[in-house]
Amino acid sequence: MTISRSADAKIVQRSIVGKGIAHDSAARHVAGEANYIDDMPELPGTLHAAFVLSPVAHGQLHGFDASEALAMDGVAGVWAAKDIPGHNEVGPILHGETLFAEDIVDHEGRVIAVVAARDFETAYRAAKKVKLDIETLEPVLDIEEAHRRKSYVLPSQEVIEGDVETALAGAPHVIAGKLRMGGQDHFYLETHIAYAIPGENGEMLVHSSTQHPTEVQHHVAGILGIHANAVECQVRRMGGGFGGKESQPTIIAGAAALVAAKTGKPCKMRLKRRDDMIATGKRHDYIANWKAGVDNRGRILGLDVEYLARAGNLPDLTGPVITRTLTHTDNSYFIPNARFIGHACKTNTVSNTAFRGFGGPQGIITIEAVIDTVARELKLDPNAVRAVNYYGDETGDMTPYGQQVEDNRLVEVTDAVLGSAEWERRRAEIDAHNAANPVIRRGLAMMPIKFGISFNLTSLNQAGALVHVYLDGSIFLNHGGTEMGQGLFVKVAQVVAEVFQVELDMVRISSTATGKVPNTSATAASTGSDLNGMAAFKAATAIKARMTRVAAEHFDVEEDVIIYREGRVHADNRSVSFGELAKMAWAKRIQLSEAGHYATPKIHWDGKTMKGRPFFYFSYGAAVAEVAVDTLTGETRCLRADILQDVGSPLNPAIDLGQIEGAFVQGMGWVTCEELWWDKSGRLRTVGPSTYKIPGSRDVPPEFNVRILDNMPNREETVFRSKAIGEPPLMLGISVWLAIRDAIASIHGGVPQLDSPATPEEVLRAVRVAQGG
Ligand code: MTE
Ligand code: LUZ
Ligand code: MOS
Repeated sequence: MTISRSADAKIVQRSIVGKGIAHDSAARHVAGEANYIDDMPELPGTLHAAFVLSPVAHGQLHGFDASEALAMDGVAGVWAAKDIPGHNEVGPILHGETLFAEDIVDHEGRVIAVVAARDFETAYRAAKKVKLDIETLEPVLDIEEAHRRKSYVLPSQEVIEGDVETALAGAPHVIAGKLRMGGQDHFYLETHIAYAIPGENGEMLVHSSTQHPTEVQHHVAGILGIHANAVECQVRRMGGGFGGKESQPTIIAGAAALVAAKTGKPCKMRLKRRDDMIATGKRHDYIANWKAGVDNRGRILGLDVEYLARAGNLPDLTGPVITRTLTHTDNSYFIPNARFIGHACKTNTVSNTAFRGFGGPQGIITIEAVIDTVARELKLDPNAVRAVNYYGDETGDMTPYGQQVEDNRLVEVTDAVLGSAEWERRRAEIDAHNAANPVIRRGLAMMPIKFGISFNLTSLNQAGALVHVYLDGSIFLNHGGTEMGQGLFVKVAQVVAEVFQVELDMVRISSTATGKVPNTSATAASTGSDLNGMAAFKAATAIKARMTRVAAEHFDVEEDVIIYREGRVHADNRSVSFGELAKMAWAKRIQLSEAGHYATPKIHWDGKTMKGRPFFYFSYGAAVAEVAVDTLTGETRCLRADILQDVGSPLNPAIDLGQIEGAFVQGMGWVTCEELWWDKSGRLRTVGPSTYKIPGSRDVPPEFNVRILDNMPNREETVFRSKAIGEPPLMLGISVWLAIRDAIASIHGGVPQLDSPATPEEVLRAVRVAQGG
């Protein structure tokens, strides 16, 4: 406890933490000088690999004929399930999720084999030459069809609180609805890639674009049938992960390592965008069927929601994704009687996976659709319906899953954003505009978010860090977190620089490596800086304590007289440089290196009863979005967005602002333009930027006011009282979808029939329904 207390704002003077410092690689990013795996110099003899993928969604795999591919000049070999010396396993949680298909192919893009050749294009051409013997079977593509057949990849999950039946039976109004929400491709700039380099004595070094080096290490070891201590996984940075590189990199790294082990040559595997999109998972699309019992003010008395989630062909992370949906269906609202059920529907489509928000967005858009529908049915102001339902003294503070909301900032955040967005004035203006303009309709909406921070699987909430102080006073920093553009490395470096009170550039940031910090969790669930920042804080603080003893002896003073400031260590009016103190400590044979470990306190979760305290704390935020909708074409634009986000006492407000902006736009993309489209035979037809539309720079709202809630340290003892930021603001993008609903509602004054994403096609459909046509 003393350690985390001294991470508190009140005790440690802050000179580096809390500053808006540029991302450590910002200049190298824009100059093209930041190295990604594909930029690494290739070792002589490097092979390049490509996958043989199933062209059909479902079939019996009788075998394949690779003779034509093998006869090609430069082709080194073709390997499949039977060639694996260890286990054909890549499941992140459960066993039985194979790298290579064995006798059934269960989605288009299912990995069947890997081909290696002397160059990238030859490998891709050779992969196409492998003749597959597949007997096509009928695919199940529709999640409702899977649900009818009770075809699930996992047991269904339920959060139950109170008595929904009785609440609905006694409610003055019962309103029901159905919401379809699409999935989302991660569309990181850098597609999946790994570079496996065999070493002596059976060792394997794997550079992997992964959020989870430990998982890559373990699965590579399992596939090769060797111990984990023979495999090292390293990653300096990813060109974006967004959850898509939490579990999926094992597929690519596993195949590259297999080729390297079989041939004794280094092997690089990079996926073309199309292969990346068909062979690796995405956000889960869902259908939510809901029924709400409400009183005359729109207060929710009972809520029954059934979710059908598209797991795809196997579980991957679907279990915890659904758990997060069920623990975010309340969003910011007190629901006294709840029954939230989630089914993990098995379909012949690629297995879905983690994506920023991790099931949270699906829960939050559902409850926001419930609130919006209830308000419009009862002719109430949606924000008034929100307000009567917020957690608080008048309602309650217990979530349906048994965690108390202790740090409620909902009224603060929503009132402030409504004020700064000039809600009243703009509401009146937009209403007046709509009364006079039948074609271009405008819409306005506000929404809050409350997002739980911690992995909902308690055991994953731990991290390690390694800090060395060298004799010149420079510091080496390593930790289990990975850098995917989110600014984790600079934040953790700031924490260490703050502890020692040295310039930030005295702290050397280094690649994540399983040989330096072992048994790490994925950098995910927005916990990167909470976990690794605290582990690094603990390591640095331990070294500092030893150095302080040396300084006290040197100056012959009490330890509490010693002060670290601006790269020097002071005792009253005498001082030495930080490097001089390091040398003195070394001369006294004092250890100047430390491995720190941190485990989040207070959290627990019972997966059977679906009750507990899964989250250390909540992050709050609110957004107001304004849109214009062209009722003739269905096109929409977000004209203005105002955001207020709670990040506690930020470690780096500049990084956090960037995270908020990026997450909002990515969330807006999910609910507006990004549409995954499969044809009737289960082939994904949106496999590149020409068919899959992500938001572009011109989709960013022209007026975009992003603010961080001031002076609100985390009430929990997180590192320097900061809060996580990576995922929560993504869900604020849902405000754009709510604003589109508001614009459509202006046509008929009723409930818009709008699903997500609100593509022009979908908007046009909803507009026609509203027009009664
Ligand atoms: N920001 C950038 N630029 N690139 C990314 O891939 N991933 C997001 C978020 N922000 C991502 C990002 C996701 S899904 C998560 S969980 C967090 O970053 C992970 O990092 P953190 O825990 O350090 O915030
Ligand atoms: N839980 C969670 C998880 O909340 N976020 C995650 O990214 C995650 N990953 C694996 C297992 N549980
Ligand atoms: Mo983020 S979806 O938790 O990697």
